[in-house]
Formats: sequence, C-alpha cells, structure tokens
Amino acid sequence: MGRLSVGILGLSELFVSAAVHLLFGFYIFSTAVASDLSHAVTDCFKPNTFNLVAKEEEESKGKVVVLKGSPPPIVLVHGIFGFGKGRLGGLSYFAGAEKKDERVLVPDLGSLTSMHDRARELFYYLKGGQVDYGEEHSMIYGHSQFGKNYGQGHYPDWDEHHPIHFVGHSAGVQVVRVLQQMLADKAFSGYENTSEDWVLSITSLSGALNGTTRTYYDGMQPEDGRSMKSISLLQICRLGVIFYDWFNISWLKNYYNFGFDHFEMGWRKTGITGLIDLLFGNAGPFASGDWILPDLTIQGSIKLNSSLHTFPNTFYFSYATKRTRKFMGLTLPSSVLGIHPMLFIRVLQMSQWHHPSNVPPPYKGYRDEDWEDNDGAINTISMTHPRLPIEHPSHFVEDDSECQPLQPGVWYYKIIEADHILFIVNRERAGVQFDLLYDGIFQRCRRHAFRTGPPIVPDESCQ
Ligand SMILES: *[C@@H]1O[C@H](CO)[C@@H](O)[C@H](O)[C@H]1NC(C)=O
Ligand SMILES: *[C@@H]1O[C@H](CO)[C@@H](O)[C@H](O)[C@H]1NC(C)=O
Ligand SMILES: CC(=O)N[C@H]1CO[C@H](CO)[C@@H](O)[C@@H]1O
Ligand SMILES: CC(=O)N[C@H]1CO[C@H](CO)[C@@H](O)[C@@H]1O
Repeated sequence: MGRLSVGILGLSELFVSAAVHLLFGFYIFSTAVASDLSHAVTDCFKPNTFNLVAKEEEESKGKVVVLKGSPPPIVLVHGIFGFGKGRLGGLSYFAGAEKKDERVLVPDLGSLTSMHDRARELFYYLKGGQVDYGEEHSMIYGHSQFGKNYGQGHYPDWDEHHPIHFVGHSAGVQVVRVLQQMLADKAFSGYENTSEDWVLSITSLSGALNGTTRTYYDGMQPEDGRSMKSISLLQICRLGVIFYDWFNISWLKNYYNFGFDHFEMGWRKTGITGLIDLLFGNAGPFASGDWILPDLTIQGSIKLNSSLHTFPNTFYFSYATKRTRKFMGLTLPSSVLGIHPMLFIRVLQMSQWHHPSNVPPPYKGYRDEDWEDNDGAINTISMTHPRLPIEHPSHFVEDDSECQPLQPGVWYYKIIEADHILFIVNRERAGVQFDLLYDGIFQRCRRHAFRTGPPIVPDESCQ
C-alpha cells in the first residue's frame, strides 16, 4: 500500500512537472512566433530609421557579423535549452542584454548537446572554419567528426593578443571553461598556437560549476550520474528530441535546434530501423551519453573538473543565485510568487534532497545540507566557484569596491536572491536588477579586466 501511494505520488509529480515544462516551452515558442509576426507587420508600415533595427534585420537575414581588432568582444554563452541569435525568431535568450555594448556576440550552440561538443562549436563559431569534434571523441560517441562550417567566423582575429570576454549562463560557463582548457591543451588541429590566454575573463551567471542535484529529480540515476531512470521527465524529453530530429522538418529545425545534427538522426539517413534503435537506446546521444545531462550531475562535474584549471592570467567572476531560506532549521523556498512557476516545485524538492543512503556519495565529505540552497535548477554551493574535486581560489564579494583592482586567477563571487531564469528571456521579471547586473558585468569587462603585463588591452575609459 505504501509502495503504491509512493508510486502514485511519483507519477503525479511527473505529470505536473511535465505539464508545467511543456506549457512553459509552448509559451516561449508562441511568444517568439507572435513577436516575429508583429515585427513583420510593423515592418510593413514603418520605414527603418534606426541603425540598430537595420543591423538586426541584416543579422536575421543571415548576414554574418564579423568583429575585428579590439576592444575584446563580449561573448554571451547560453545554457541548457538555450539558443543564440537567429533562433526562435527575434527572441533573445539574454533578454536583450547584448544591446548594452557594441561588440557582443551571442552564439547558438545547441540546447542539449554535451559540454565537449558545445566547446568545439564555440571555437569554430569564433575563429571560423568547419567544426571538428575530434576524431577520437567522435568515434567513441558515435557521431560524425565534422559539423557546421562557420566560414570566416565571427572573430577571426582571436588569439592571445586579441582575447575575448566570456559571460556564461548556467551550463554555458562550463562550456567556456572546457573551451579554455582545450585552448591551453592546443586541442584544435591546425591551430598549434592556442593558449589559455585567449580568454581574458569568464563571468559565470548561475553557473553549473559543481553540478546540480536537480539532475536526479529530472531523471538521472544518483548511483552513477550517467544513466537515466526509466520513468522520468528526461525520458519524455529524450523521446521528444528523437522524434524532432528523426522527422527533420527543416523550417522547424531552423527555428529551434537541439544541436544533434552531427548525430544524423533524420529519417532519410536512418530509416525506420534507425528510429527503433534510437528509441530503444541502442544509438544516438542518449545511448552514448554525449549530451548535457550527464555533464551536469555531481559525478559528471567532478569528472569534467578533473581536467579543468583556473588560469593565472584570466579574470573570473561569478554570480550565484539562491531562492531558499532557513526557516526553523529547515531550508525552504524564500517566496511563492517571486519564484517562476516552472521552478517552484524544483526549488522545494532540491531544498529537501537526500542522496540515497545505499549508494556511495558522489565525493568524500559530501553532505546533503551543503546542497540544500538552490535557485530551482542549480545548487548555490555549486555556482560560486569550482570546488570539485579540488577547490579553486575564490573570494566572496560583499561590496564591489572591495575587489579593485581585480586579481586574475581568482573566482570572485556574489550570492544574489534570484531564481535560475530571472536574468534571461524575460527582462521585465528582474526589473531594475536586470540593468544593475548586466551593467556591472559589461563595465567590469570594459574597465577593470585587462592584463597588466603585455599584451595590454586598449581601454579608453579607465587607465
Ligand atoms: C605560432 O607562433 C609562432 C611564434 O609566436 C609563429 O612563428 C608561428 O608562425 C605561429 N604558428 C601559427 C600556425 O600560427
Ligand atoms: C535533414 O534535412 C536536411 C534538409 O532537408 C538535410 O540536408 C539533412 O541531410 C537531413 N538530415 C538527415 C540526417 O537526414
Ligand atoms: C584546477 C584544479 O583544481 N584541477 C584539479 C582537478 O582535478 C585533478 C584531479 O583530481 C587535479 O589534479 C587538478 O589539479
Ligand atoms: C562537484 C563539486 O565541485 N563539489 C564541490 C562543491 O563544493 C563542496 C564544498 O566546498 C566541495 O567539497 C565539493 O568538492
């Protein structure tokens, strides 16, 4: 009887969270379509007088924006289910923050692909040429070695004398860290001169630096952090992605893409037998584990982190978010209305997470209570700075003035009261906080973060 009611509870939880997520996805999708339509209509009546509008028009028509020279571009890297400029019509993942500076790029890196594959794509997006996922990696994970061709790239000048500022949201930060490590390891064939110094700064916004316990609620097994529970939100998502890519409807995929094109799951290529293989888990990204969720578990993050370094010449800044509060010894959501409905259940669940007692803890010294505070997607402890398997140098910032000048090689972090999606997609939700946050980030990139030794990054406003 007890078992049955637990089962029913589990299923109703799954039903509610699936409904909420689908509804939100549908809401985003229809907002994008509606705004596209309204743009199309206003364009009919209004001549383009503003430069900005004209520039956007060009971009949406597929004209590539190429930046040259300095000051360093600021590259905004989206997280899970994210999208870059050009996807979902005119919708902006960073809610328009990219308009705060002249030299900002917003790459589109696939919304469910692995950190590794995204990092490879990000390199070629910037430097140009055809994406090379690496021969060994591609063989192991069963996808083609080469992907999209980015032509001349968006910042072909990129090198250690022309470094870049990166701002990542959620999983996007790990992507940048993986890329920086690849640059340091000279992992791009044909580019023997890459180094960690190609990255001037990394800003983490609710970054998934240490993994998240949410992955276990969504359906990853806490035993290994790699396999999936057979009934879970992620299974629904897996089926959706397989059908989406198998039907391969080109206008839909141009509008939104999970990023698995290099797995070539379309019906023309794989046929019915291919579809059956995908569904039964014998092929594809979900079978080989080359997708984002295994990289987001605590175990997956430890594995990643065991090869990722914090480098001495790069500036690191991190905004950890939190929507929980201690109440009579319990950690609970700090608000009901202030948390996005899609995240509320997860904030509550994550604040009560217990690692199953019959499986080994993800690392030595693991304690449930360290992982209770969260923002509905990621645990606050994970967002401040990389800690696993080894803690990297960090500094908690209470007041911005105390960390001038910034030292490279140290993760400065702030903890702010916000849920995981307060600073993306919908600008109105964050209100004045939105401008405070992004103005702070852009000003830091433009004024405070520059290398002291040669090469010195030109900077007009503050030297
Ligand atoms: C690498 O750097 C060295 C010296 O800095 C230069 O001589 C060489 O041409 C560079 N190689 C490539 C492939 O850019
Ligand atoms: C998917 O469709 C596109 C455009 O129609 C085509 O170029 C591509 O080869 C298809 N992919 C697969 C794997 O069938
Ligand atoms: C930067 C950092 O701490 N890297 C560590 C990641 O984990 C490996 C293996 O535990 C260490 O050797 C690295 O120093
Ligand atoms: C996965 C990970 O980085 N875990 C770290 C998160 O923070 C705790 C507390 O410092 C560390 O002990 C873990 O190593």
